[in-house]
Amino acid sequence: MTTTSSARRAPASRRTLQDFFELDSLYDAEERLIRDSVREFVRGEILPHVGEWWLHGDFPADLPRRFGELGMLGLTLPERFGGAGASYTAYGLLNREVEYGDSGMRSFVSVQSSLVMHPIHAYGSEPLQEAWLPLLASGEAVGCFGLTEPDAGSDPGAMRTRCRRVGEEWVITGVKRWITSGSNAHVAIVWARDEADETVRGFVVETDRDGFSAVDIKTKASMRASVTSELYLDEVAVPDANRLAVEGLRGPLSCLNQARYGIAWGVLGAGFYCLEEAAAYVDDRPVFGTPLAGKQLVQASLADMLAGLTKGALLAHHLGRLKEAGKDTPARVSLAKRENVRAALAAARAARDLLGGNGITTEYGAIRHMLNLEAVATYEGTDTVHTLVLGREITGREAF
Ligand code: TGC
Ligand code: FAD
Repeated sequence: MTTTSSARRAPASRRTLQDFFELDSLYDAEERLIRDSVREFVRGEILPHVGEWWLHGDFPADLPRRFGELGMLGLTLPERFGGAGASYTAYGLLNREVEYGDSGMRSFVSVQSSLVMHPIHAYGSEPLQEAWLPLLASGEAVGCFGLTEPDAGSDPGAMRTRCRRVGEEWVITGVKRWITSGSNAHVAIVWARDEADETVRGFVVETDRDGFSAVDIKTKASMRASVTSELYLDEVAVPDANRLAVEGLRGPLSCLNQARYGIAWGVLGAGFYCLEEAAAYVDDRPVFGTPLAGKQLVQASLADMLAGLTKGALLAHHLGRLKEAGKDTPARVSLAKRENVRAALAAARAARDLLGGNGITTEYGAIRHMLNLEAVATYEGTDTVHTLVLGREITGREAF
């Protein structure tokens, strides 16, 4: 049988695009169940509204509890702390589904799970774990992670926030900037340098303590459906029992390793959303007499999106299995974060382009995802920082 250039076959289904290499068959029943229940929630309850939330700079106050009810917070932690004891692959799949909705929603989940619950679980005393982990898992309490400062972002070692021991307490003073969930938080993980010996220490700081305040950053053109704040700590006193049992930059950087892992998965959700949206749009958008989908350059753009995201999915999948085996070295995580953010951002930019004028409105998801992903490329280590981590790995020389 001969075919002509105008012959038409059925386009790939959503499912085929999302899982071009059939990774689904490698997940166990629990991983698939978690993925599917989050998918249903995001598609039913986030996607119909998130364009409006984003436009109006709104992160709905009831979302943390909704996430908590679904068991989405602290997924990998033991059940006695409100977690599900699930695999890191399940956590990755969850992030991907949430970010299919919006990077700001995934940021909330990442910060709560990887940057707040993780350090309390890994480095907090038993009483701190019992006091905070169940509340954070249920979404009754919100947490934030204060590492970055106005003059210390890529180089957190330059932090100016100070702590000093006074009897059985620690007194903390400083400013933290760009803090996700900052003004919503009941508890903050705060990193500070000890005035006595310059050691970096971490503290669990209840945000209703005297001297603590938070002010939102309202001028964002990215991550608009997410709360981002500046934290002010003016001689905030916490008991020694609130100090985390870890010293040095290793403390905060080990938390980042968890969150960056989740981001390497999450951004694929945003990227695949953009690919699906663009593929559907060009299918019935006539330009110069035929649908855009029939133009070679348009197909090349879609093929690049699919290839970049599919390679990212394979990378995330294998990194998950390495993490479960304790082999998620920081350099591997840096490579995955860098590559997958690049692939997702490229897909979002290409989708926005293919949507033409419609692509600049929030009636479609592409521009929202694209602008959000600009922040994702900056936070949790910029593209440059991860490039330099890999350069150090290859050459053995620091070039920061
Ligand atoms: P360096 O000398 O390399 O390391 C100091 C100590 O830390 C250990 N380490 C790590 N441990 C675990 N995971 C990692 N990724 C680690 N990287 C380093 C290291 O072994 C060493 O331990 P020890 O025991 O020998 O002392 O530190 P450096 O000062 O040279 O810094 C290296 C650099 C530039 C890579 C690091 O500072 C860095 O990653 N900078 C980027 C900062 C960053 O990513 N900030 C993110 C803030 S939080 C955020 O953005 C949340 S966004 C919201 C959301 O997630 O959704
Ligand atoms: P800088 O470090 O000043 O970097 C500016 C530019 O210089 C970048 O392009 C960078 O790649 C480049 N650069 C840096 N070093 C080098 C070098 N050696 N060579 C060449 N170029 C270099 N932080 C938290 O602690 N908690 C949070 O919850 C949190 N949430 C965030 C949410 C959002 C929406 C955003 C935007 C940021 C958030 N951050 C958070 C902060 C984030 O981690 C920092 O913005 C990030 O680490 C970069 O720091 P910076 O903004 O100070 O940029």
